[in-house]
Amino acid sequence: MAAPDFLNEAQVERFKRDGFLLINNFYDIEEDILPVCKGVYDLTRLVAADYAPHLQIPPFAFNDFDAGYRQLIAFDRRLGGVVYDAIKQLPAFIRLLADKRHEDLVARLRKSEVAGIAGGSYGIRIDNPGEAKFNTHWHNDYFAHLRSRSGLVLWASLVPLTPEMGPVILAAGSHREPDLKLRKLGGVGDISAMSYQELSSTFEIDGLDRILAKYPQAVPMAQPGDLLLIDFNTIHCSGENLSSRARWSMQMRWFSFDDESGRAIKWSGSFASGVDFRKVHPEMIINE
Ligand SMILES: O=C(O)CCC(=O)C(=O)O
Repeated sequence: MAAPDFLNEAQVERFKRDGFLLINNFYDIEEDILPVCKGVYDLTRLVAADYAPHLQIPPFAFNDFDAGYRQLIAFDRRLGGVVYDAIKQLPAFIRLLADKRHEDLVARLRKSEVAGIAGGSYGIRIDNPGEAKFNTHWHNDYFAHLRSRSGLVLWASLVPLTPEMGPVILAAGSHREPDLKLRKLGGVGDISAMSYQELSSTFEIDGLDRILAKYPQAVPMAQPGDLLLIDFNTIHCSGENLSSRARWSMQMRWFSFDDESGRAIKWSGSFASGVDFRKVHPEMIINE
C-alpha cells in the first residue's frame, strides 16, 4: 500500500527501529483538537452547575480550557473524577478516535488489511500535579489491553507539554525485547475489583532493571496537534507532573485483526476490559 502522505519512509523506519514515532502537526487544531477541549469545558461547566454552583467558571478559551476544571477540583477533587469518566464519551473524541487517518496509519505501520479499535481501551488522561499515585508504572499496552500484538497506541496531548509536566517516558527499542514475562508483586487477591492503575502496578516486568538498562529513554514533548504513535510492545510509563497545570492527553488504541497473534487469542481484551490476563497468557506469568 502507498504511504499516506502524512507518513514518509524515514518515519516508518524510525517507528520500526524505536517502537514509537512523534508526528508533528498531524491533526488540525480547529477541526480535531479544539472540539475535544470545548467538550471537556462544557462537561466541566455542567458538573459545576450541579455540584458547585458558586464557582465562576470563565468563558471557554482554547489555551486555558481547563481553568474551570482547576476550580472544580480545588473545591472537591471527586468532581474531577466525574469529569474524567464523562469526557471519554464526548462525540468529538469518539469521532477523532475512529478517524480514517488512524485506519490508514494502522494499515501502513501494522501491515493490516482489517484494522480494529480496541473497545473500552480509549480515554482522556488527566494527570494532575501532585497525583503521582495515578501514574502508570513501566508496562506495555499489549499486557494491559491485548487484542493483538500488532497494535498501536495513538497518544495526543491537549496541552503544550513541558518537561515539568512529566510526559510519558518510553524505552526506545524495547518493543524488540523478546519473551517478556511478568511477575506479580505481593499477595494480591481478587484482581477483578482493581482499577487499571492498580493492576498496572500489581504486575512488574520480570528483570525490569536489566531490560531498562538496555534501552535509552525518550520523552517526546508533544504539542497540541502532534500525534505520538506507540507500538503495543514498547515499554513505557508516566512521568511525574511537577508543573502547576494538569497534563491532558488522549489515548486511542488500534490493532490489526488480521495479525496471527490476535487471531490466536480471538482478540481478547485484558485487564482494562475486565479479563484476567493470566488466563489468556499463563506462559507469560512467573508464579513463585
Ligand atoms: O500518558 C501517560 O502517562 C502514560 C499512559 C499509559 O501508559 C497508558 O495509558 O498505557
